[in-house]
Amino acid sequence: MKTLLAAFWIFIGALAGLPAVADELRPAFLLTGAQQRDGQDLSGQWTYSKDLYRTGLTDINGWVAKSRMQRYRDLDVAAIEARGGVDFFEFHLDRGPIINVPGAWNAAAPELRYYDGLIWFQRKFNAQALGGKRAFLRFEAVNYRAWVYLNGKEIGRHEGGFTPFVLEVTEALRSGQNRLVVGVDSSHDAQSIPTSITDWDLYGGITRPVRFITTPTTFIDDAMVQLRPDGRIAGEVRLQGPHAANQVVSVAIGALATARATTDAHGRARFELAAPRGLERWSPEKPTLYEVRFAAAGDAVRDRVGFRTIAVKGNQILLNGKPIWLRGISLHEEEFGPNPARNMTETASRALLHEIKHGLGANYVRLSHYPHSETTVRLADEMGLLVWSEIPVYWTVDWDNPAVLRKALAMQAETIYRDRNRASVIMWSVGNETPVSPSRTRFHSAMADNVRQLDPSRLVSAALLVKQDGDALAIDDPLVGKLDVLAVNIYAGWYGSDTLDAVAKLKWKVPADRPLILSEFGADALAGYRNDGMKKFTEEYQAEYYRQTLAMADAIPTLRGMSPWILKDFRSPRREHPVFQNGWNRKGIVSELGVRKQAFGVLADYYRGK
Ligand code: GCB
Repeated sequence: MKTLLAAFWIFIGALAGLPAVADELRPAFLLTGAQQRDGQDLSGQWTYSKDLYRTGLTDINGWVAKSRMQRYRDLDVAAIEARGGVDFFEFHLDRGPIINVPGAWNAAAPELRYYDGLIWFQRKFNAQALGGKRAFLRFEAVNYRAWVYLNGKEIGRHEGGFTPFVLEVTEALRSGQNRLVVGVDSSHDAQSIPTSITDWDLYGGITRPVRFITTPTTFIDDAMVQLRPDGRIAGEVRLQGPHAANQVVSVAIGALATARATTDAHGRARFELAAPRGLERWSPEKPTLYEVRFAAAGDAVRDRVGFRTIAVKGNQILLNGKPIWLRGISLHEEEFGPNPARNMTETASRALLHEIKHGLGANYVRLSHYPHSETTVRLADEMGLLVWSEIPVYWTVDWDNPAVLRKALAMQAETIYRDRNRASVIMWSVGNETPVSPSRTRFHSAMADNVRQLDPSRLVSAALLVKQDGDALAIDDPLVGKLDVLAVNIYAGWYGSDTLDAVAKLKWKVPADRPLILSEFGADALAGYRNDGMKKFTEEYQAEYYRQTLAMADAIPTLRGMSPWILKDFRSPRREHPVFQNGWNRKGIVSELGVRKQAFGVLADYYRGK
């Protein structure tokens, strides 16, 4: 019923263009500026207990007497065991194996490499009496489903492996020691997003940081500011708490400007001001960020924000009013090294983005196929890289299922609320390579409408499939009407029995009045496999594939950028050629260890000439 109601409101909202729809998707808490708030980083050593048969979540007809398998109970198992008697347990999280959080479990122990299911994690932490304050837990990402318990009480659940969620724990918290237990289920199915078949490793676990946070009773939950296309600065602040209404909010943009506004009955204040003289526009060449301070009701948060505009005019993409060509590359969230585990520390993210910006000479990165870590997006702001952001509506999804659409809309909303202060993010993509059908197009259209309501300031795109008829290539997809930028993935010259001669002959038939980007093209090469003729998987073949594809791209008059597939080799359980792949997709232009292949030089040379 709840789902039906949600679908109803989304539908009504889509008709009327009401901001209320976007509000309906707003997570209960956002806790903007969470990293700087009072509290504790709960990174570090946790213990865990595997639960392949999911007994910790069930109590089958009372068989599991006294819930001897339910790890989330607030029990001192050691003390109960020491007392003797009839109680016994088939878990003991206090004595469980140790795992580092954040990080996927797949790289933590050999037996977990291919574990796909439920694992319980525990971490104890101390807290002081709240003395009238409120307390929250903020998870930056748990892949894929989470059940969160504090001191034996369920405090919330979340689905979706790449977006943050915040749970209030004011009532469940104890002064002194607290027992936090999180059940994490990595399994995907036909109704999950993504489904169980992708071309990347579905790393499981608490993959990004967890923070315990305290706030005043009334606090700033959300604070947004941006440069609008009309050159004015506009923003919004939301308070939560008993005194959220009728509060004066003040905003300071560096030392350049200030604004004030008063919250309405819902704790919301909108403000607007002329862009101050001397405001430098953010760009990849000069990624100027200003410290913005929001204050209200005795609470204050800061953010570092860049100001820029992004628009499409005819077949051009305009950054700060000027045409821009997106020299990009695609990126999966995997650090360099032989055993990546999606542990995106600042050092790891910086190394990847540095190679993109300074090694390749790029100004743009496609963060595929899901929202990357907050650290990475913030570094893109700081280092000057434009970002394509996407959620994993990928290949196939249960298009006709309203509950799945609802999940996609919520995931998109969580991403937008997280990143809407990031100048680097210029484009929200609503899908990747989804075969055209009426129900799929309806699904994506609802997503595109939703994105425009949540954030009208950025561009909307999707990585589409290209239609090939002989040597003719076209985009035959009704979704194009919903997009600002057309984007296509193309693998001519790689898959099937294609040879490189085929690439040069291709002729594009694309709309003359729309900007086009190549969201993907690529070929596998095993680093170091050379001098074996022009065989597939050699570095020479991949390099020549890049030369040919780039020459073909130059003949597309409306081409405004590209993000070839992909910066580095990444793990994919689909790729099991025992000589060349061994569980890795080898389309990286650098190896998993960071060694550049020949194609890297070809692309870097091309970008130098752009
Ligand atoms: C694609 C997918 C990407 C794959 C890639 C490939 O079109 O979008 O996720 O990894 O092709 O390597 O085939």
